Amino acid sequence: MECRPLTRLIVISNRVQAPTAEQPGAQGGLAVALTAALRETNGIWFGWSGEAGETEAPRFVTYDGVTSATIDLPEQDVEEYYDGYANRTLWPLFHYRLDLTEFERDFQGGYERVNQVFGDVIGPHIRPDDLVWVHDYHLIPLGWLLRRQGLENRIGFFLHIPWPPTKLLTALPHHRRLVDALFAYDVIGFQTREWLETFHDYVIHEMNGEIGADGTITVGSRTIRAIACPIGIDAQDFVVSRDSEEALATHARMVESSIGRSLIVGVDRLDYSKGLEERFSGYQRYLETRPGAHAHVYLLQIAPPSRASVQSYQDIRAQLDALSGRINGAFADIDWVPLRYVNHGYPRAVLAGIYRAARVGLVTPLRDGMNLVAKEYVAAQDPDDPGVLILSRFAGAAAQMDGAVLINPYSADDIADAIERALTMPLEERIARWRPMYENVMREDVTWWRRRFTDVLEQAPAGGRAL
Ligand code: ADQ
Repeated sequence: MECRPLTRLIVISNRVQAPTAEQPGAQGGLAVALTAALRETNGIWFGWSGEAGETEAPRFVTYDGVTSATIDLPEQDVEEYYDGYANRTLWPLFHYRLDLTEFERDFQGGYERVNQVFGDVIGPHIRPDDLVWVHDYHLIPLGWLLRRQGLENRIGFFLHIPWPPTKLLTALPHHRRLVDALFAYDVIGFQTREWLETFHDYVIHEMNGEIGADGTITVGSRTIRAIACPIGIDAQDFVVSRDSEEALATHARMVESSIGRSLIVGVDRLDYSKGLEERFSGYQRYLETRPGAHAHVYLLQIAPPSRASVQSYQDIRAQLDALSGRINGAFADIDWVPLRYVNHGYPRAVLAGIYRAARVGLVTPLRDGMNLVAKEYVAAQDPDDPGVLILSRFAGAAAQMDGAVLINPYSADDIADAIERALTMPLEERIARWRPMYENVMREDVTWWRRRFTDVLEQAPAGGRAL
């Protein structure tokens, strides 16, 4: 039995993912974990509707016991805050892509303006003892803006993406202003110890702050807590999908269409951080150096486009189209296509059936806060005959998944060698590697993550929170 949280939970994120009458299904693991807590506490999930339009009072909709509240944002705000500062400045910078990072004063202005709008619109709906949880890089200044309205609630912040090295972050104009704002929160959460320690580095070297043995961080008169709290998948729901008719039918369809060939699978949003070009090059290296493997393997890469209005996403898409064409042009035979490259999304049950049919899960991000695909792949495997996870050492998930074959995604040779190793790995070794990962994925799931964060937040000392 779940303990009933004592206080009402207010979740704030860029987009609201709570189910609605139009989209009654769960919108992903995060939505499932948070909506359960929102339902129990009569909480509210605030965010942008995804629509361009004049910002007015939030539209409240209660569906299945969960209330969501959304606002529209004017076109210019969407361009500067969302397409601009969030997706063209912070996202690439926090994923170590200084080469793709755009520094535009208008973007920063839009970001601060929209955070202010969020604060103005949401602030009046927060009651004094609500627990407030802000999500991700879109809304870093929001806690500070709420404090400025006099809110003394417990307010937490979780960063879903990596925290960048200090030397990279200092390339951002007004970086100190952004990080200062984080000190308005009581608790900030990172996916891994690595990102937490990188944050510590900034605090020590740029803010003259102190790290306490108990995880507290003090800068000037403010003391907050920063924790590593890895997100997981919605394990229960995933198991239901995995064992569904649809998953079984997909599995059968994949086995049939593989005609005895080993399936290697990749599933990612089409994003340059996911290392798709490097993955294709690694697979190409495998085919070049192992002609005996031709016609015995194929790679299925599923990559639905995202953020298509941003130039760097159009570029990566074009590069992948060209590279996949080159690989198939060079290696395909009359009865074999080495790379099936698909640009759309699939329901979770279908993905589960595909994962289960795949001998190898290939997850090669250049940087990733966590990476839930790695966990889903493990959760989907047959316990008696599990596949092998090949995982980038630069994914947050690598810290928890030591049964994976860890690779350097920048090295085509490393990827090619890992594919060979995975395809020839004896059953006993596959089971020995897979089982502890499976247990971890099931135990430290998204509900575990949510409870862990909110427990720490609820215990944050009261008082002294006003700025
Ligand atoms: P993302 O960068 O979106 O998330 P990830 O963690 O891999 O990355 O989650 C993607 C989700 O989308 C998975 O549940 C996956 O199944 C689903 N998905 C991907 N391709 C799909 C397809 N073709 N069809 C259907 N579903 C698909 C950000 C961070 C991550 C962090 C998460 C959660 O970048 O590092 O793990 O948030 O904190």
